[in-house]
Amino acid sequence: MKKTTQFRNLIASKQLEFIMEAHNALSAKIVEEAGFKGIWASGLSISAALGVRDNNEASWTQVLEVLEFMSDATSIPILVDGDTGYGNFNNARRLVKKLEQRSIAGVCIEDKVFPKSNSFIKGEEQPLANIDEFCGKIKAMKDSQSDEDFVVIARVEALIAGRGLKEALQRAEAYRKAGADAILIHSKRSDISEIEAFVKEWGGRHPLVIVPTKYYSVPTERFRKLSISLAIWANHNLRSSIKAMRETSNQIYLEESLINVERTVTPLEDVFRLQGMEELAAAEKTYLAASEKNMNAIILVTKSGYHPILKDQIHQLNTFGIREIHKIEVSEGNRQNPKNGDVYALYSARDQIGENTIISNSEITYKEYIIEELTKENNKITILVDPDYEWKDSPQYFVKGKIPYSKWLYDQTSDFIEMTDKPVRDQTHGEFIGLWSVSGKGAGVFKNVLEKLARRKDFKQLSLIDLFTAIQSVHPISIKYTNGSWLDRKTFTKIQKDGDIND
Ligand code: SPV
Ligand code: MG
Repeated sequence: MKKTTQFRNLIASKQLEFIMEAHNALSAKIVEEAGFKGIWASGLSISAALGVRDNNEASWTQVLEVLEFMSDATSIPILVDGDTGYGNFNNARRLVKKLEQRSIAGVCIEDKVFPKSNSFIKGEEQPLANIDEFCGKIKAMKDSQSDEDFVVIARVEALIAGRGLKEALQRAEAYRKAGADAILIHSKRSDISEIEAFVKEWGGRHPLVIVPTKYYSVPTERFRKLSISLAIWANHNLRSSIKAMRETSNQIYLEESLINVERTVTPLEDVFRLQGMEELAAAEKTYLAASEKNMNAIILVTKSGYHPILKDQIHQLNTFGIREIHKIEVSEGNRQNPKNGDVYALYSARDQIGENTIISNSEITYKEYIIEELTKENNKITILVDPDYEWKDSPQYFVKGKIPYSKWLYDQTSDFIEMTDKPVRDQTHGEFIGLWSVSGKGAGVFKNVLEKLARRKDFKQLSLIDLFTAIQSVHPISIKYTNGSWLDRKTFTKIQKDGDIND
């Protein structure tokens, strides 16, 4: 239900309703969570929270900014304390327009003169608005609202100003006739006698709103008996927060420690919850680019690994949006097969293999866009192969594809046929660079194969060649050819040292 309609229903309801003060988005949320059906955006509290006086020192647009945050943060209606409407009828009707744009449910204006003062500070000395002028303002506001349920409440300050019951009634009646949706009759007495006398004469002509700040000890039942429509608890969140903040600040100042305060303050988790972090987490799942969606990475790190290149690799993964990176230590294998140990290490990391996992060794780095190439398709196992290879004396993996690399190859992909540890003339189409991805079904197959291999006696000695051969027998592997865009440790070190690969 629209906030305006919710609030109109509150005003129209036969029972006594309550709204509670808030002065920013956080307090507004707290009011809503407490169960209130509406929020009083108090001028006193908002100005105090902004560190200024309740004398229109904050400009109306500054107040509007606060209101916008409050409204965005809540789903219950907000009644704004509009003071005098910040000027004449013209300013007041523009205020209505701006409030409606922010889904504010209603505004209350008081029959004083801009710039106003708080009613509890020398109330008698405050000039009241001319009745006709104030009626014109109400009419202009009602005429300018575009939502028929938007509520304008006229606040009668005659009792505050010591003008007596007669004038209070006269003003209230004029405002009713001018189109106000309800009358707020304000009193600064500590008993309810003035309000009671007013209600008696008023005789239920129009809904009445009260602010019992000064007559706080009057039992709420009395308001019910008087058929009051709405009671505003006008400033108690502001006042309770001042007390709580003061106690905490004083204690931390004196004790120079947080130890005794931690138990008494709201846990951080509650702060995050109030900020709506859960919603953001859910939205991220729905809306984040595929690149950041459920993606993680596993890096197989050798003990003697070279840290600058690993750091660079992590930086590239982060730049691509991958935050969850598991570094898995690989035992160094044996002299004949220094890379053996990769499969065993991957097995130990099998629980980290997720929906979309990038796997790579720590001896290379690459440009973030080649990660994108790897992750374009779902349900795959894709390995990156550089067709432009040299045979070095360090361990390498050579790959034969169904289709060799050619610059005319449309998407630079091919089915995988086999992997060898030496290049084979007319058979080898490139070098596997040690970077691959598993996604969806492909990730499932990958894990199953690891489990199967783990049952072999020679498991700890198995190499990636054994792994890819085993996968190949149950699930196709894709090759993605990449020409450059990656560096091995040797080249990386040279560039770091000399600044240019060709030096
Ligand atoms: C406010 O809360 O700012 C009000 C109510 O206008 S009172 O302070 O009682 O005037
Ligand atoms: Mg006020």
